[in-house]
Amino acid sequence: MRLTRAFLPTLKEIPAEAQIVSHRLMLRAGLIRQTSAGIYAWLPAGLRVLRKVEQIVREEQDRAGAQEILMPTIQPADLWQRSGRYDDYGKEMLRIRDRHDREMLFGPTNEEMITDIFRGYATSYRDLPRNIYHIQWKFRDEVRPRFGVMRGREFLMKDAYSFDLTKEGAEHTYRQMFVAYLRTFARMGLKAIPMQADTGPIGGNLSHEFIILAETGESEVFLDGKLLEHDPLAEAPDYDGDLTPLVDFWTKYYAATEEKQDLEAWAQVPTERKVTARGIEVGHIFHFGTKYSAPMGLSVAGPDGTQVIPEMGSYGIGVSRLVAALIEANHDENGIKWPDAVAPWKLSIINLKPGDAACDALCEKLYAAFPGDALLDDRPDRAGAKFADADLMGLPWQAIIGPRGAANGKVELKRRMTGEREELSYEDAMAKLSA
Ligand code: P5A
Repeated sequence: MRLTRAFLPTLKEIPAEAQIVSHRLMLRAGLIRQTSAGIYAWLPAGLRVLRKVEQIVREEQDRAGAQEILMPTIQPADLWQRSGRYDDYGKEMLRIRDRHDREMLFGPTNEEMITDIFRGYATSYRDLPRNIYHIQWKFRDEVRPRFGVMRGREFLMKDAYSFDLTKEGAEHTYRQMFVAYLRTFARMGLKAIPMQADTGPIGGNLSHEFIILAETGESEVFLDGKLLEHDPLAEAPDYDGDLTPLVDFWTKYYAATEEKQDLEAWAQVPTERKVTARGIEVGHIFHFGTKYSAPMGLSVAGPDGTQVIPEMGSYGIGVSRLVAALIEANHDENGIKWPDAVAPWKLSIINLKPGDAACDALCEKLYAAFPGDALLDDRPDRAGAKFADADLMGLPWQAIIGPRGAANGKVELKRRMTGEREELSYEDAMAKLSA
């Protein structure tokens, strides 16, 4: 993408309503635009990050054996009347009437809908276990939408739903998702810590929140520093095998949010390992047994012919929230520092003198070498403004090409994450960028 053609509306002024750094940077770098309170349009750079995050989530769900579908955003109210949640959900649910005066709603989550779909398919224990997910927009009419896409009203969620014959089976599925989540966040360069959680309106008795540490997090968290030492990508899980040893590591050390803080257990953590920090919830998983399957009439014939009510769980990831969380975890005073795995483009090419034949030629050559993955700053602006915009946009690499270097075939390469820079020949720069 050439900046002279791109739709990348960066802002010079910091919008007053944006209180946290990710919200400010998402507006300034032209990733999103607010269209109403808590509702955002995704612009090209933001959408590319959203899609990359979504794809990592998808790959790890697939790897763990979940299967993707796509359910609608609009749901009929009667599904929720059958589960008993229609009244409980209160004002957070956006209720709609169609032209026939039928009650509908914009889905805040899909437990009811998937249970109903699955009921029309599953008849026997051979139809279990199944784990089904989709990545779809949700609407929750939050009282105080704030912090941009961090707490929006319309937001993108990955939600998976599992059906098992037995409680033991459901716990195995829960561990599959637990491990898949650790891998998902680690692939984005995030350290997410699972913490025991309350189940709230989703229900059930077993639940973990996945929390990344960031100064601007909404809740205070307490954890054993041992948990920060472990890399979930270091082991390749066998999703069909016993995942208990993998999960045990994460549950044997102390980690809790403010609400769940247990002062006695906290006192047992060695002082030098005590970490108090703030956190952002990027995922939440639940085992809730037959809370939806029973009232909604889902049952299958068991191996001995008697009817069995499947054990269920649901597993959420805040896909759009993750984009903001990634910025909270990766930025400096000049802008975003995208981790490679989720960057909207790999490389900013900064032409310091458009119109200079050597500069133009070297820039074009480099630009052509990264089709679809480079931004070329070919604007006639001054160098300072270009450097500032490149740092703000936060692509992992910057190739700075000026008349003096270009005359000798030299490129200055800067790594945004570390600030390291070196002057290299075109070939060496290519080797570094392709490594
Ligand atoms: C799990 C999947 C559920 O809804 N039902 C289906 C369960 N869980 S949850 O914790 O309520 O939400 C899952 C994740 O969605 C993100 N999230 C939000 N992101 C942006 N704005 C919001 N208003 C919002 N609400 C929830 C969080 O990351 C949460 O962990």
